[in-house]
Amino acid sequence: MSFSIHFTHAITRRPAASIVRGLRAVDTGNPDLALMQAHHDTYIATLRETGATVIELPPLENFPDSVFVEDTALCLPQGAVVMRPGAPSRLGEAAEMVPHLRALYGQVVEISGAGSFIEGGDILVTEREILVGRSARTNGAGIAELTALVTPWGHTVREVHTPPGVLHFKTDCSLLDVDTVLSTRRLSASGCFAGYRVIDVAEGEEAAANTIRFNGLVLMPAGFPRTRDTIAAAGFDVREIGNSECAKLDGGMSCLSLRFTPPA
Ligand code: CIR
Repeated sequence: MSFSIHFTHAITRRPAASIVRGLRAVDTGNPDLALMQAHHDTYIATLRETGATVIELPPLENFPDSVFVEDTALCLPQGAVVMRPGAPSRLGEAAEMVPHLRALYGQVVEISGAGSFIEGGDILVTEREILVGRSARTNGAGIAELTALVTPWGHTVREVHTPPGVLHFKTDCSLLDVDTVLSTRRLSASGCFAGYRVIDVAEGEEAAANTIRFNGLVLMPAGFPRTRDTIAAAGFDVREIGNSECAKLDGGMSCLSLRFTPPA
């Protein structure tokens, strides 16, 4: 089994009513909570369809962006690493995740330096390495701490760059299988995926790049037909999930879950 695409578990968190105060790069209006919840329900049902156990955590009103659980931790086969989100309003979300990780993992370690910042959205785990994008949320000290924590577990960390103006590294890419990455052209043009097979999203469909490969399925945001057809033609079983409300807050498929297989 490949640890980068096969998972027995996922953790999600229900969106809070405070989601209307969620962070966004450009204000295109507030998300509709009921519609977001409906999309979230479909997302969870799709993860469960693969046979995985999905742990649904309750909403956290004090943290408007807490539905985006991916940014709070990195879950690897050997242990979990608690992140230090670079957005001040999100820093406390990481501590909220700790007890849930401790219930599943023997080893839970934390990024702890006062000047270290790193969010899960900047981390792409492939079968051979962990790519971490420096961004407005993730700095060199955060990447250095992560490297020191996961190197003893046998992982290699490679620092890469997030395109200017893009929230997270993974806003612009995702893993489709152990050798294949879906990417925007502006990111793949940097050469950071040399050695991988790269499928570029269609021109004008950059928001389709954040998908997740979860067991036998690829979950992608609805509304990007040319990219959907390209992924399907490459042989993947694609499911489109409504993402209109999360997109207002720069969120997508990967942000909404932690995906992992806890140690036996
Ligand atoms: C934020 O700005 O932090 C949230 N509104 C969106 C987080 C998206 N998370 C992700 O891409 N992993």
